[in-house]
Amino acid sequence: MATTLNVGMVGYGFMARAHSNAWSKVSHFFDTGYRPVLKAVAARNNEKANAFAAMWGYESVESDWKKLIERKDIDVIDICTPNDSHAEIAIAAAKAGKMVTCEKPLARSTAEGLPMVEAVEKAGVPNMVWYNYRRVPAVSLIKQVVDQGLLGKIYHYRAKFLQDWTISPDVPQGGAATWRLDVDAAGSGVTGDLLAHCIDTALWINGDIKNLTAMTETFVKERKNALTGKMQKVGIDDAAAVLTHFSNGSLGTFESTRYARGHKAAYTLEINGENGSFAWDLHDLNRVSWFDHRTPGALRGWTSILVTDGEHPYLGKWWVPGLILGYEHSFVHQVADFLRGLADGVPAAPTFRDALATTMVCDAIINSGNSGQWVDVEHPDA
Ligand code: SOE
Repeated sequence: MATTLNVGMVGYGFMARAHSNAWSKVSHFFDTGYRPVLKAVAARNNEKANAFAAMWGYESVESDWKKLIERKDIDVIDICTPNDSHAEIAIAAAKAGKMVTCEKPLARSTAEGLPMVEAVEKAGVPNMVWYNYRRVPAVSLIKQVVDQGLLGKIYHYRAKFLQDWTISPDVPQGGAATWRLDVDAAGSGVTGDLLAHCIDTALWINGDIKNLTAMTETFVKERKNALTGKMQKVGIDDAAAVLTHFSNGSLGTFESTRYARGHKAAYTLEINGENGSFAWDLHDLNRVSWFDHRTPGALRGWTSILVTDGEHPYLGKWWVPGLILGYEHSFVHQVADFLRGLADGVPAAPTFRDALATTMVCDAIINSGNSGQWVDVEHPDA
């Protein structure tokens, strides 16, 4: 019999939907020894919280996340609120002995993230940050093959995450829909929101970043505040271009923007080693392109691998070989790993401490963008 794990969700937005879908699907496909139950959702807006609870099957609603944390029947607090409330909720949840999962980025800054790491570690509660793209099977496959050493020495890692939804100066900042444009709520712009995904995957596959230099830009300098209606200076980075040195000697190039007209969520990555290369594109997420230099000359070339076989990461648990997966499955895989981690006593990555490393890189990007200097990247102590 699987152990019940009661989920207390904080928030009702887009990410709360992605997470709720994952919690509710996981035990139908992955046998982890745990069965999550959508127990309660907390949000200030009662009407929206009730509608969300009805849509997803949450058993009850709280108007204050503090009440959710006080409840004895909640095992895990899942934080899907804007970035400025992650720390307060996570620290309170950890002190109450709850497991905590938090939407990315961990926090608005390293200074804010460090006490979160300390709180979950002091309380000894399982914790995880939702960097979901690691769990796209094709990306997990790249990680497996790089770990096996098949690429040999790594020379380059490059990634981009491009969008175009903030080009109009009429898009406001602040408020429920556009808090990502408000520096107080978000901490940073594309760096913490989009580039953080690229950095998380890069650190996971290619190891630590030593130092970096970044160019950041804010194209629209003033936007209306959605709550006050007043024009207000924009404090976020609209675009970032970054050069890095990895500790393994390879060079990294990263780019992120919300001003790449025509692109909605164009996350691409490539890694080049002495024996081969991998390239992946979110818009064709079930495929990975692979170049193997050891193949005899006349047959050597880029191969497109359809990552839909039973032996590929996570695939054996879904349908029959050849059938494809999508964005939402990456979240299901993340929950499956979290639950397996509980069963095995091996924490699923990225833990809060792992995710602090990404926040440290993001801080270095913002600092370098402001100063125009190369910046050494801090690393969380083990
Ligand atoms: C921003 O538009 C956003 O929703 C990010 O916040 C998510 O993390 C990313 O996966 C998709 O884009």
